Amino acid sequence: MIDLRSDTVTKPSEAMRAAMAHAEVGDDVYGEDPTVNRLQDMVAAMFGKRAALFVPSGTMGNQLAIRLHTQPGQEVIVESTAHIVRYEQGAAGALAGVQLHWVTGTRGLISPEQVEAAIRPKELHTVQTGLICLENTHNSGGGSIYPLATIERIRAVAATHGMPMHLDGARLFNAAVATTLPPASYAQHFDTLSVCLSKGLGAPAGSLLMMNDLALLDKAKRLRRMYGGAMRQSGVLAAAGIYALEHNLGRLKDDHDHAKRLAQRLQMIPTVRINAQDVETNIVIFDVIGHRLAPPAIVAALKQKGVLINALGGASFRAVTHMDVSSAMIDEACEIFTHVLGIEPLTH
Ligand code: TLP
Repeated sequence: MIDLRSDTVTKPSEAMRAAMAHAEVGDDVYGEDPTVNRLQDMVAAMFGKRAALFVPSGTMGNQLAIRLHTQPGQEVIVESTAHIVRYEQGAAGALAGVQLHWVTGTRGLISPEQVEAAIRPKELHTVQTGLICLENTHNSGGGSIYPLATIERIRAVAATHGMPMHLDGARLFNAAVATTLPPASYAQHFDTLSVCLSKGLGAPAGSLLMMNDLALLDKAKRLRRMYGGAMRQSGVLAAAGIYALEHNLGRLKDDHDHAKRLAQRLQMIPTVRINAQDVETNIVIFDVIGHRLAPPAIVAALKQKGVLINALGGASFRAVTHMDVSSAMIDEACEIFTHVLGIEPLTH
Protein backbone atom coordinates (compact mmCIF):
# COMPACT_ATOMS: atom_id res chain seq x y z
CA MET A 1 0.00 0.00 0.00
CA ILE A 2 1.28 3.48 -0.90
CA ASP A 3 0.12 5.56 2.05
CA LEU A 4 -0.10 9.24 1.10
CA ARG A 5 -2.65 10.21 3.78
CA SER A 6 -0.07 12.07 5.83
CA ASP A 7 3.62 12.33 6.66
CA THR A 8 2.58 11.23 10.16
CA VAL A 9 2.18 7.59 9.03
CA THR A 10 5.92 6.83 8.87
CA LYS A 11 7.22 3.99 11.03
CA PRO A 12 10.48 4.26 12.99
CA SER A 13 13.37 2.59 11.18
CA GLU A 14 15.46 -0.16 12.78
CA ALA A 15 18.24 2.35 13.48
CA MET A 16 15.81 4.78 15.11
CA ARG A 17 14.39 1.96 17.22
CA ALA A 18 17.91 1.02 18.30
CA ALA A 19 18.56 4.62 19.37
CA MET A 20 15.31 4.55 21.38
CA ALA A 21 16.17 1.21 22.99
CA HIS A 22 19.54 2.47 24.17
CA ALA A 23 18.46 5.93 25.30
CA GLU A 24 19.70 7.07 28.69
CA VAL A 25 16.61 8.11 30.63
CA GLY A 26 15.41 9.69 33.88
CA ASP A 27 12.23 11.27 35.22
CA ASP A 28 11.59 14.31 33.06
CA VAL A 29 9.11 15.82 35.55
CA TYR A 30 12.17 16.21 37.81
CA GLY A 31 14.07 17.57 34.79
CA GLU A 32 16.31 14.51 35.03
CA ASP A 33 15.99 12.86 31.65
CA PRO A 34 19.36 13.48 29.97
CA THR A 35 18.07 12.56 26.51
CA VAL A 36 15.08 14.92 26.74
CA ASN A 37 17.42 17.66 27.99
CA ARG A 38 19.78 17.00 25.08
CA LEU A 39 16.97 17.18 22.55
CA GLN A 40 15.61 20.39 24.06
CA ASP A 41 19.06 22.04 24.02
CA MET A 42 19.73 20.83 20.49
CA VAL A 43 16.44 22.20 19.11
CA ALA A 44 16.65 25.49 21.02
CA ALA A 45 20.14 26.06 19.57
CA MET A 46 18.97 25.17 16.09
CA PHE A 47 16.22 27.79 16.22
CA GLY A 48 18.19 30.40 18.15
CA LYS A 49 15.85 30.33 21.17
CA ARG A 50 16.85 30.14 24.84
CA ALA A 51 14.51 27.25 25.68
CA ALA A 52 12.64 24.35 24.12
CA LEU A 53 10.09 22.20 25.94
CA PHE A 54 9.37 18.63 24.81
CA VAL A 55 5.62 18.00 24.48
CA PRO A 56 3.75 14.94 23.17
CA SER A 57 2.11 16.56 20.14
CA GLY A 58 1.92 19.56 17.86
CA THR A 59 -1.58 20.23 19.08
CA MET A 60 -0.33 20.50 22.65
CA GLY A 61 2.46 22.86 21.55
CA ASN A 62 -0.05 25.18 19.88
CA GLN A 63 -2.54 25.02 22.71
CA LEU A 64 0.07 25.72 25.40
CA ALA A 65 1.17 28.74 23.39
CA ILE A 66 -2.38 30.07 23.06
CA ARG A 67 -2.97 29.65 26.79
CA LEU A 68 0.41 31.21 27.64
CA HIS A 69 -0.14 34.40 25.69
CA THR A 70 -3.84 35.11 26.25
CA GLN A 71 -6.52 35.79 28.85
CA PRO A 72 -9.98 34.17 28.68
CA GLY A 73 -12.33 36.33 26.61
CA GLN A 74 -9.62 37.56 24.27
CA GLU A 75 -9.29 36.83 20.58
CA VAL A 76 -6.56 35.09 18.56
CA ILE A 77 -5.92 36.11 14.95
CA VAL A 78 -5.44 33.04 12.78
CA GLU A 79 -5.89 32.08 9.14
CA SER A 80 -9.31 30.52 8.50
CA THR A 81 -8.05 27.09 7.40
CA ALA A 82 -5.24 26.83 9.97
CA HIS A 83 -4.70 23.60 11.88
CA ILE A 84 -5.67 25.50 15.05
CA VAL A 85 -9.05 26.24 13.44
CA ARG A 86 -9.77 22.98 11.65
CA TYR A 87 -8.13 20.14 13.48
CA GLU A 88 -7.67 20.92 17.18
CA GLN A 89 -11.21 20.16 18.32
CA GLY A 90 -11.98 23.74 19.35
CA ALA A 91 -9.27 23.52 22.03
CA ALA A 92 -8.56 27.27 22.02
CA GLY A 93 -12.14 27.92 23.14
CA ALA A 94 -12.43 24.88 25.37
CA LEU A 95 -9.07 25.15 27.16
CA ALA A 96 -7.93 28.78 26.93
CA GLY A 97 -11.38 30.43 26.78
CA VAL A 98 -10.48 32.54 23.75
CA GLN A 99 -12.27 33.01 20.46
CA LEU A 100 -10.59 32.71 17.10
CA HIS A 101 -10.68 35.60 14.66
CA TRP A 102 -10.36 34.01 11.24
CA VAL A 103 -8.65 35.83 8.41
CA THR A 104 -8.97 34.21 5.00
CA GLY A 105 -5.61 33.83 3.34
CA THR A 106 -4.30 32.87 -0.07
CA ARG A 107 -3.16 29.24 0.10
CA GLY A 108 -3.19 29.72 3.87
CA LEU A 109 -0.98 32.81 3.93
CA ILE A 110 -2.21 36.15 5.26
CA SER A 111 -0.80 39.61 4.62
CA PRO A 112 0.44 42.27 7.04
CA GLU A 113 -2.45 44.49 5.90
CA GLN A 114 -4.97 41.78 6.85
CA VAL A 115 -3.35 41.38 10.25
CA GLU A 116 -3.41 45.13 10.81
CA ALA A 117 -7.11 45.26 9.91
CA ALA A 118 -7.93 42.32 12.20
CA ILE A 119 -6.33 43.77 15.35
CA ARG A 120 -9.15 45.18 17.50
CA PRO A 121 -9.06 48.78 18.69
CA LYS A 122 -8.10 49.11 22.36
CA GLU A 123 -11.38 50.56 23.52
CA LEU A 124 -13.85 49.47 26.16
CA HIS A 125 -16.60 47.96 24.01
CA THR A 126 -14.45 45.85 21.74
CA VAL A 127 -13.09 42.34 22.30
CA GLN A 128 -9.31 42.47 22.73
CA THR A 129 -6.77 40.77 20.50
CA GLY A 130 -4.33 38.66 22.54
CA LEU A 131 -2.21 36.80 19.99
CA ILE A 132 -1.40 36.37 16.30
CA CYS A 133 -0.76 32.80 15.07
CA LEU A 134 0.81 31.87 11.74
CA GLU A 135 1.39 28.40 10.26
CA ASN A 136 4.51 27.59 8.19
CA THR A 137 4.40 25.54 6.08
CA HIS A 138 0.65 25.83 5.80
CA ASN A 139 -0.99 22.41 5.79
CA SER A 140 -4.40 23.24 4.27
CA GLY A 141 -2.70 25.79 2.01
CA GLY A 142 -0.96 22.84 0.30
CA GLY A 143 2.36 23.02 2.15
CA SER A 144 2.81 26.68 1.21
CA ILE A 145 5.80 28.60 2.58
CA TYR A 146 5.55 32.05 4.16
CA PRO A 147 8.01 34.40 2.47
CA LEU A 148 10.34 35.62 5.22
CA ALA A 149 9.68 39.22 4.16
CA THR A 150 5.95 38.77 4.83
CA ILE A 151 6.66 37.41 8.30
CA GLU A 152 8.97 40.36 9.00
CA ARG A 153 6.24 42.80 7.99
CA ILE A 154 3.60 40.99 10.08
CA ARG A 155 6.02 41.09 13.01
CA ALA A 156 6.39 44.85 12.54
CA VAL A 157 2.60 45.26 12.65
CA ALA A 158 2.42 43.09 15.78
CA ALA A 159 5.19 45.08 17.45
CA THR A 160 3.37 48.36 16.82
CA HIS A 161 0.40 46.95 18.72
CA GLY A 162 2.47 45.18 21.40
CA MET A 163 1.03 41.87 20.23
CA PRO A 164 2.77 38.49 20.75
CA MET A 165 3.17 36.06 17.85
CA HIS A 166 3.13 32.25 17.82
CA LEU A 167 4.20 30.04 14.92
CA ASP A 168 2.68 26.62 14.29
CA GLY A 169 5.86 25.26 12.73
CA ALA A 170 4.76 21.62 12.57
CA ARG A 171 6.49 21.53 9.15
CA LEU A 172 8.92 24.41 9.57
CA PHE A 173 11.76 22.00 8.74
CA ASN A 174 10.20 21.56 5.30
CA ALA A 175 10.18 25.33 4.79
CA ALA A 176 13.81 25.62 5.93
CA VAL A 177 14.97 22.83 3.62
CA ALA A 178 12.98 24.12 0.63
CA THR A 179 14.25 27.70 0.99
CA THR A 180 17.69 26.76 2.40
CA LEU A 181 17.12 29.47 5.01
CA PRO A 182 18.36 28.70 8.54
CA PRO A 183 15.45 27.70 10.83
CA ALA A 184 16.39 30.55 13.17
CA SER A 185 15.65 33.14 10.48
CA TYR A 186 11.97 32.26 10.81
CA ALA A 187 12.01 31.65 14.56
CA GLN A 188 13.43 35.06 15.45
CA HIS A 189 10.12 36.75 14.64
CA PHE A 190 8.01 34.72 17.07
CA ASP A 191 7.62 34.81 20.85
CA THR A 192 6.83 31.10 20.77
CA LEU A 193 7.00 28.46 18.08
CA SER A 194 6.27 24.76 17.96
CA VAL A 195 7.89 22.22 15.65
CA CYS A 196 7.02 18.54 15.17
CA LEU A 197 9.32 15.54 15.00
CA SER A 198 6.49 13.19 14.03
CA LYS A 199 5.80 14.63 10.56
CA GLY A 200 8.44 14.58 7.80
CA LEU A 201 11.28 13.69 10.16
CA GLY A 202 9.85 10.26 10.85
CA ALA A 203 9.86 10.11 14.66
CA PRO A 204 6.92 8.32 16.30
CA ALA A 205 5.89 11.24 18.54
CA GLY A 206 6.95 14.55 19.98
CA SER A 207 7.03 18.28 19.39
CA LEU A 208 8.96 21.15 20.90
CA LEU A 209 7.61 24.47 22.09
CA MET A 210 10.30 27.17 22.03
CA MET A 211 10.66 30.60 23.56
CA ASN A 212 13.26 33.08 24.84
CA ASP A 213 11.40 34.16 27.96
CA LEU A 214 12.28 31.81 30.83
CA ALA A 215 9.31 32.97 32.93
CA LEU A 216 7.15 31.79 30.03
CA LEU A 217 8.98 28.45 30.10
CA ASP A 218 8.08 27.95 33.78
CA LYS A 219 4.47 28.72 33.01
CA ALA A 220 4.56 26.36 30.02
CA LYS A 221 5.86 23.53 32.23
CA ARG A 222 2.95 24.02 34.64
CA LEU A 223 0.43 24.13 31.82
CA ARG A 224 1.95 21.06 30.17
CA ARG A 225 1.32 19.24 33.43
CA MET A 226 -2.22 20.60 33.61
CA TYR A 227 -2.88 19.42 30.05
CA GLY A 228 -1.55 15.94 30.85
CA GLY A 229 1.59 16.26 28.76
CA ALA A 230 4.27 15.93 31.45
CA MET A 231 5.92 12.58 30.75
CA ARG A 232 8.43 10.55 32.75
CA GLN A 233 11.15 8.50 30.97
CA SER A 234 10.36 10.33 27.75
CA GLY A 235 14.00 10.08 26.71
CA VAL A 236 12.89 6.98 24.78
CA LEU A 237 10.87 9.30 22.55
CA ALA A 238 13.42 12.11 22.61
CA ALA A 239 16.07 9.67 21.34
CA ALA A 240 13.94 9.09 18.25
CA GLY A 241 13.75 12.87 17.79
CA ILE A 242 17.53 13.28 18.08
CA TYR A 243 18.04 10.45 15.60
CA ALA A 244 15.53 12.09 13.22
CA LEU A 245 17.25 15.47 13.40
CA GLU A 246 20.66 13.92 12.84
CA HIS A 247 19.65 11.67 9.93
CA ASN A 248 16.39 12.69 8.30
CA LEU A 249 16.52 16.44 7.76
CA GLY A 250 18.36 16.69 4.45
CA ARG A 251 16.20 14.06 2.79
CA LEU A 252 13.07 16.23 3.08
CA LYS A 253 14.11 17.56 -0.32
CA ASP A 254 13.30 14.14 -1.81
CA ASP A 255 9.76 14.43 -0.45
CA HIS A 256 9.43 17.85 -2.07
CA ASP A 257 10.66 16.51 -5.41
CA HIS A 258 8.23 13.59 -5.15
CA ALA A 259 5.31 15.93 -4.37
CA LYS A 260 6.17 18.12 -7.35
CA ARG A 261 6.35 15.09 -9.66
CA LEU A 262 3.02 13.82 -8.37
CA ALA A 263 1.41 17.22 -8.88
CA GLN A 264 2.74 17.47 -12.44
CA ARG A 265 1.24 14.09 -13.28
CA LEU A 266 -2.07 14.91 -11.58
CA GLN A 267 -2.26 18.15 -13.57
CA MET A 268 -2.37 16.10 -16.76
CA ILE A 269 -5.57 14.26 -15.70
CA PRO A 270 -8.66 16.05 -17.13
CA THR A 271 -10.79 15.63 -13.97
CA VAL A 272 -8.08 17.05 -11.71
CA ARG A 273 -7.69 20.73 -10.81
CA ILE A 274 -4.27 21.61 -9.48
CA ASN A 275 -1.55 24.09 -10.25
CA ALA A 276 1.64 22.05 -9.95
CA GLN A 277 3.67 25.25 -9.67
CA ASP A 278 2.06 25.92 -6.29
CA VAL A 279 3.56 22.77 -4.77
CA GLU A 280 6.54 24.01 -2.76
CA THR A 281 7.03 21.24 -0.19
CA ASN A 282 5.51 17.79 0.54
CA ILE A 283 1.75 18.44 0.46
CA VAL A 284 -0.35 18.10 -2.70
CA ILE A 285 -3.93 19.37 -2.51
CA PHE A 286 -6.13 18.96 -5.56
CA ASP A 287 -9.79 18.99 -6.59
CA VAL A 288 -11.53 16.34 -8.68
CA ILE A 289 -14.32 17.77 -10.81
CA GLY A 290 -16.81 15.97 -13.02
CA HIS A 291 -15.84 12.43 -12.07
CA ARG A 292 -18.63 9.85 -11.90
CA LEU A 293 -17.60 8.82 -8.38
CA ALA A 294 -18.29 10.86 -5.23
CA PRO A 295 -15.23 11.70 -3.05
CA PRO A 296 -15.58 8.75 -0.61
CA ALA A 297 -15.87 6.38 -3.57
CA ILE A 298 -12.79 7.93 -5.19
CA VAL A 299 -10.82 7.33 -1.99
CA ALA A 300 -12.12 3.74 -1.90
CA ALA A 301 -11.28 3.12 -5.59
CA LEU A 302 -7.73 4.41 -5.08
CA LYS A 303 -7.37 2.26 -1.98
CA GLN A 304 -8.49 -0.77 -3.90
CA LYS A 305 -5.68 -0.12 -6.40
CA GLY A 306 -3.14 0.42 -3.62
CA VAL A 307 -3.03 4.17 -2.88
CA LEU A 308 -4.30 5.84 0.28
CA ILE A 309 -5.17 9.56 0.33
CA ASN A 310 -7.46 11.76 2.42
CA ALA A 311 -10.60 13.53 1.21
CA LEU A 312 -10.70 17.03 2.72
CA GLY A 313 -14.37 17.84 2.13
CA GLY A 314 -16.03 19.25 -0.99
CA ALA A 315 -14.11 18.19 -4.10
CA SER A 316 -10.69 18.42 -2.39
CA PHE A 317 -8.16 15.71 -1.67
CA ARG A 318 -4.73 15.66 -0.04
CA ALA A 319 -1.68 13.52 -0.80
CA VAL A 320 1.43 13.91 1.35
CA THR A 321 4.88 12.57 0.52
CA HIS A 322 7.21 11.24 3.22
CA MET A 323 10.22 9.05 3.93
CA ASP A 324 8.35 5.74 3.67
CA VAL A 325 7.37 6.51 0.05
CA SER A 326 10.14 5.85 -2.47
CA SER A 327 10.57 7.34 -5.91
CA ALA A 328 9.33 4.08 -7.47
CA MET A 329 6.23 4.17 -5.28
CA ILE A 330 5.51 7.71 -6.50
CA ASP A 331 5.69 6.49 -10.10
CA GLU A 332 3.31 3.67 -9.25
CA ALA A 333 0.93 6.07 -7.47
CA CYS A 334 0.94 8.32 -10.56
CA GLU A 335 -0.17 5.37 -12.71
CA ILE A 336 -2.96 4.52 -10.25
CA PHE A 337 -4.17 8.15 -10.08
CA THR A 338 -4.20 8.33 -13.87
CA HIS A 339 -6.11 5.06 -14.09
CA VAL A 340 -8.73 5.80 -11.39
CA LEU A 341 -9.27 9.53 -11.94
CA GLY A 342 -8.82 9.48 -15.68
CA ILE A 343 -11.62 7.09 -16.54
CA GLU A 344 -15.18 7.86 -17.44
CA PRO A 345 -15.37 11.57 -16.67
CA LEU A 346 -18.90 12.95 -16.66
CA THR A 347 -19.86 14.67 -19.88
CA HIS A 348 -22.34 17.52 -19.56
N1 TLP B 1 -1.60 17.54 11.10
C1 TLP B 1 -2.17 16.24 10.75
C2 TLP B 1 -3.68 16.23 10.97
O1 TLP B 1 -3.99 16.65 12.25
C3 TLP B 1 -4.44 17.06 10.00
C4 TLP B 1 -1.81 15.90 9.32
O2 TLP B 1 -2.02 14.74 8.96
O3 TLP B 1 -1.33 16.79 8.60
N2 TLP B 1 0.00 21.82 13.06
C5 TLP B 1 -0.05 21.41 11.78
C6 TLP B 1 0.20 22.38 10.70
C7 TLP B 1 -0.33 20.06 11.50
O4 TLP B 1 -0.41 19.69 10.23
C8 TLP B 1 -0.53 19.16 12.55
C9 TLP B 1 -0.89 17.71 12.29
C10 TLP B 1 -0.46 19.64 13.86
C11 TLP B 1 -0.19 20.99 14.08
C12 TLP B 1 -0.75 18.78 15.06
O5 TLP B 1 0.19 17.83 15.29
P1 TLP B 1 -0.19 16.56 16.21
O6 TLP B 1 -0.92 15.60 15.33
O7 TLP B 1 1.16 16.08 16.66
O8 TLP B 1 -1.02 17.05 17.33
